[in-house]
Amino acid sequence: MEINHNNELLPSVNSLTNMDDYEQTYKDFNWEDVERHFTWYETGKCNMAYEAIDQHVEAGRGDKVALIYSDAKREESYTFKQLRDKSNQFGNILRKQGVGKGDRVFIFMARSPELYICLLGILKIGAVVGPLFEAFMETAVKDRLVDSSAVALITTPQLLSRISKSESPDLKHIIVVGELEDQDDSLISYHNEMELASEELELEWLDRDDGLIIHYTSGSTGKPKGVYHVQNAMIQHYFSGKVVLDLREDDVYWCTADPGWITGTCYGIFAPWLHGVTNVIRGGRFSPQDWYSTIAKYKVTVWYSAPTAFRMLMGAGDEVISQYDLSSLRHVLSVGEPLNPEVVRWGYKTYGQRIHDTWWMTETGAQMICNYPGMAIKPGSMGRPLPGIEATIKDDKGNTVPPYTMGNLAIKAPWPSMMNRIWNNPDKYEEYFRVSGWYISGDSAYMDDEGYFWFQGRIDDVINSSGERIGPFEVESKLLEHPAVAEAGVIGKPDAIRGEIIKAFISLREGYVESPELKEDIYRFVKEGLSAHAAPREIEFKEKLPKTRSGKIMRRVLKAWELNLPTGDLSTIED
Ligand code: 6R9
Repeated sequence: MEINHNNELLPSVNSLTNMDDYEQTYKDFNWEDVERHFTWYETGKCNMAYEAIDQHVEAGRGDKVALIYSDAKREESYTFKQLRDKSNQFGNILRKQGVGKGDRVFIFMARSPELYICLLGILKIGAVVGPLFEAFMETAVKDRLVDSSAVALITTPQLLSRISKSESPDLKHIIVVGELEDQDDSLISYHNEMELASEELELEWLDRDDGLIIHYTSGSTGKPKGVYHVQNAMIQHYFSGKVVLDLREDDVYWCTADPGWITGTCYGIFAPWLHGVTNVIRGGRFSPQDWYSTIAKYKVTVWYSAPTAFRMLMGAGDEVISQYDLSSLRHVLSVGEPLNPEVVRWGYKTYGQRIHDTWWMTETGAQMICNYPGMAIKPGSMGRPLPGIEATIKDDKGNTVPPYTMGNLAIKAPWPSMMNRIWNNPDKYEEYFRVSGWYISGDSAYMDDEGYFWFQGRIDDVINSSGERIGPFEVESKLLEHPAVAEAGVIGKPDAIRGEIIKAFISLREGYVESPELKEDIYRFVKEGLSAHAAPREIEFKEKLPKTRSGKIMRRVLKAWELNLPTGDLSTIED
């Protein structure tokens, strides 16, 4: 099988980093050395909210700004001490209702300072938090509450109609953040209770294998699975925050992800606050102007976002960039989808920053394969394993394959942030570990001879055309280099002669209109730039591609449309 390997190399600009020598760090690495950073290494007892917030207050950093929140209506900042006190108050509110250690408490609301205060309060009493996207409709909310037997839910008045208490038998308490139109005794008012609640709280000290968070993630079929993580994950959140995010004391950090997606908790809350840096949260919808002004206004130094956002910023043109001062940026990262080389080149040209791709999953609980500051970047590669992580490519029988061979991306189990279980579904959990000692990710990739990993697609999305296995990502990346293409999603369409042919769904950039000539031109562009067998024989133009709330193009939905099949679980689809 042929792999069109991209040999381009961008040397890293970031000189002074937290991990100057990858090879050496990788070789000498020991997780226990990271554990020593935490006081619980001695005491044996931990709590994520304590490590993220309270310890900074105890160490005299209480007046430092921990959170800068902004959206169209609000702009507020909170120090570590303020967050400690307010999350203590919220912890007390929950305790008063009898909520405690191990209980599942869900948050179903748009980003706001209260979301973060509530999340920390939940953790302080040892309960397990379940964050939900505010876009979820009634069934999606109910499925998750019921599956996890959640006892409490925090939401806003706007979303109340999507919650049915009668269908979620374990749900005892609904706490509402915001003004209610009518008095309703079955609801608890966040604001009223906060006025009464004490700022002193006895923290629930936990063991490292006690619960932390449950994130529901959609499979391609069936109901979403509850991926359950424990406190121990903080070891890897802390370490990756240091060597991948490269966080330093004076950083102003902005992760654009919503907490409904694991990126928005592990890297929107835990990693930055474990490092005690100022964390910027922007609410509301994406807009190039708002995003650039967020960077310029707060002088963001480290910025973590996703390919879909970078592609939209690229599509918005470079002129808008010239209106903002983005010179504060030191380090830019991406996660969630393959980062197309074209986007890396564009980032370098426009921000003077190499966008560092990072690969991980809800199940892995933290970053696993990354481009590190200080390491040469190969555009299109997800980088190399985090020190302490062993990754390889396996064939379907579980054998390791040589470099440049496409196969299952597998990780040696365990690692500190590995999921602890799939809630209510031990069989599903076991499936990931069907090759003894290894976690099989479901992603298809290959490794080059320098140990860099190259993503090809989800295993289910890999296309087989005339006997060649083609990863949709390399075709999509080539398509993206065509001036007319804003976004592309590629699937295999069954074909009597070739097994499958490649079909591309494309949304066009501003100023382009669809025509048979354009299709022909795009086809030739891929044929000449990549290979004949990878060129899309069918092209369909779409206004928008179906995407998840975290920005992933849903290829299985494209395929289902094409083949008139059921689309499966759509709860995470955007709009
Ligand atoms: C953190 C997160 C996991 C799936 C994963 C893969 C895709 C994530 C990627 C990437 C290519 C990257 N993915 N990062 N693909 N390059 N850098 O996204 O978790 O929502 O569970 O998704 O996302 O297919 O298997 P999650």
